[in-house]
Amino acid sequence: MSVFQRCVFQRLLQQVSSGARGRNVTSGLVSVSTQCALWRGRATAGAGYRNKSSAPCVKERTFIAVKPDGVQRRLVGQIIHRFERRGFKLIGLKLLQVSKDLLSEHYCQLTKKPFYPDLVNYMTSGPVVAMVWEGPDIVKISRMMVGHTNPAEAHAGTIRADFSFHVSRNVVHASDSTEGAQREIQLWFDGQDLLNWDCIDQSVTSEL
Ligand code: IDP
Ligand code: MG
Repeated sequence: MSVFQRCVFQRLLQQVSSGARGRNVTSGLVSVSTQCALWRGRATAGAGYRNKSSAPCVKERTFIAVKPDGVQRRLVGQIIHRFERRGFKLIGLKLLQVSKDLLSEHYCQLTKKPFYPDLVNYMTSGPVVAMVWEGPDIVKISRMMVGHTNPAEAHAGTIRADFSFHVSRNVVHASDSTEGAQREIQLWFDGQDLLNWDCIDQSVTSEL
């Protein structure tokens, strides 16, 4: 081995061991091909959370509920289908009779509104299907899918426009912000009832 070759070899070894330290790998005996894989892994780990426009591709969860009118009218399947069709992932699901206590926490910002007593009667009039869905930007996208609070003003193609016509019976709930989603998910679900699972089409529906 020439001096030049020895220098190149030593340099490679130094790079490999510093790369390995960066990855918390204790052994210094890391092959060059392994190091390349480590660097490639690093590059993709960074890029994996960004889409092609380099905007962050945010993985989020949101709280969706089919309200009592939606359950009574047998719309549960069609509403779930819309979220499945869009490519989102179901993380939690339950059918329940909502208590007034839960509802007053859920709608804590609305308790002073004149329609609040009617809202409580409506929301406790029958079972609700509560769900947690996951996907990139799901809070924003699901609000668009659900449509305007008042179905009379909702765009055609949104759930509220397609299935309802009055603000007091608007079929479905969707969290309005990421903070709201977090609060509502914790309110309606125990952590153990939410399932982390691998969706087989994940790599074809996003770059995550
Ligand atoms: P959102 O459900 O689109 O987020 P919010 O303003 O948070 O709308 O209101 C919560 C729920 O209260 C609505 O979905 C609807 O069921 C009910 N609600 C809102 N405004 C009125 C109203 O003016 N009359 C009757 N019910 C209303
Ligand atoms: Mg709201």
